[in-house]
Amino acid sequence: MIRTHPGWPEAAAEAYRRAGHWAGLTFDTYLRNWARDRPGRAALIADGRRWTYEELDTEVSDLAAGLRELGLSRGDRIVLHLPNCAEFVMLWFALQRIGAVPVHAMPAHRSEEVRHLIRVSGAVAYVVPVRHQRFDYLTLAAEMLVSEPTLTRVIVHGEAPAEQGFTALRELKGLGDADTPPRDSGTTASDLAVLLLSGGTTGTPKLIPRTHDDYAYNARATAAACGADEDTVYLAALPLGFNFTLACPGVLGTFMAGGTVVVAPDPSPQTAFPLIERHGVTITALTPALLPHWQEENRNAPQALRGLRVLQVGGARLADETARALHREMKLTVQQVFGMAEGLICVTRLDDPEELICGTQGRPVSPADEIRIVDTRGNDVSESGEGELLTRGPYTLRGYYRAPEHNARSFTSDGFYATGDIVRRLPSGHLVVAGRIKDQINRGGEKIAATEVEEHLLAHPAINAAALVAMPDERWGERAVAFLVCDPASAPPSRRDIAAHLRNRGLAAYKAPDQVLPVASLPLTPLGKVDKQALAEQHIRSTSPR
Ligand code: OOB
Repeated sequence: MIRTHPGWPEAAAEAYRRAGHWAGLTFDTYLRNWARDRPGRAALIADGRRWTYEELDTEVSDLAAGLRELGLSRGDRIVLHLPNCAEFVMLWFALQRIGAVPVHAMPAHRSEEVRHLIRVSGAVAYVVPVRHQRFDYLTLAAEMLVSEPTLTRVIVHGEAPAEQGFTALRELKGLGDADTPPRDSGTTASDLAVLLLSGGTTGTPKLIPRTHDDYAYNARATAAACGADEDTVYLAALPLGFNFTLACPGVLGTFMAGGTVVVAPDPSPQTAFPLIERHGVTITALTPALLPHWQEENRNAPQALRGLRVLQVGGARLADETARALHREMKLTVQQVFGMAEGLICVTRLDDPEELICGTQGRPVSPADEIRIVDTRGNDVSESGEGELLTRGPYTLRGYYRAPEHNARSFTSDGFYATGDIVRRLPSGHLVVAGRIKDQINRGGEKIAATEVEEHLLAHPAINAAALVAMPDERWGERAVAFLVCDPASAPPSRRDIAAHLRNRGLAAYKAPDQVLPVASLPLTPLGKVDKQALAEQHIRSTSPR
């Protein structure tokens, strides 16, 4: 059998087991245990409905029986492309029950991203809503069924077309015989539990293999670090497919602690505040770009957030000033979260002094997380010096899925993952994120791989060369600026032309540049690479008032 990715060496795995980090339980076993130990407690609230742990378990059994009836089984990969709803959570656990592996797509993803996910994972099924935010997912799914040979099933949340290959989620529940005792899929805790999409720095985003052992520990350790217990009510406001929302502590960590998860269809304060008030939400997670809306709404209607104890903020750098204002303005504890789908999660602790909560991005959640900070030659920097963050640990991957060449570049020979983030470390162990060396734009927490977009820009007939560069932005933290060398014979394309071009090529809308600047040529570094720093500096000089 060809290995899809490198795992942990046996000695490390043994140490993680001995320390109790890896508990040896699959997500399906967890769910069965919760349903047995706390059947009547509220597990999930979504779309105005409520399920206890026992009811959730029953729903999951029904769905799992239907999935088996469809021919899905252990080890199969299934692309999950649902917006925030109860069915996301139920289907996620139903896939765990049959030993299949969800592959997370983000709601904003379009044909280009979905095709890539299906191809790399070899997915056999694809789960979609009918429509969401005015986008027609059925047409996309039909296209995938035709073009992707591995894909044989589309499962639809809503009305499914009466065509070959489509099944409605609702029908799935009646398909199998849920009364026969659920079969054990034979899955073990070291098997793959989920494939997450990396933020990416390359032309083709990479898939991150997470095992039951490591992902469950991720959820437990983050739950402990934010004091989650059975009184915790977590609001899932960011997309459920985001690692932050699913497992930091998110849905899975809240379940581990015995709490209740409330699902919000979107993260706007108009949607979230009434849910927080009605269901007594105690903790939620946001990206910095969403904060201004929440702060404004909170000034108008401060009673809504009375019960909120912890506000996690992460995914992109939170400015120290904003953190302080937030801390003062809202009567709750801010928890900064610096995490990555690849593994390592750092958080400020609830009892940290204000200067650490507001001035750092936290410290690792596990005592077994190993951190190195290195210079450009890979040597450790002096204490408190700045450098690239390397990490290794019980829930950080040892290699991407089916990406041997990329793995050779992203990991040291002894298994440290090179994050591409520039950090420094305080004596307390807290990290401050100071920048990034990876070729990526972090637009309000959404990651854009510059090379992926540049490749699509070059396919435009009027563009001869392109560089996508991150520039500071008031609203998003960073915005994407496309510097374009255009064909002198034709008019340079506008921002809207470029957005349409990328949309036609099937790219998610958030990857379209915020600004397009025609230039005569792109400056090069001595090594012949595009000098993005020079481009950014030139642009800042040319636009700043004298
Ligand atoms: C989270 O995960 P990803 O995989 O979308 O992005 C990871 C990257 C990090 O390498 C870093 O560049 C950036 O996002 N990042 C931050 C940050 N949190 C993430 N940069 C500065 N400050 C922060 N607080 O973004 C993610 C996953 C789990 C929990 C939280 C965030």
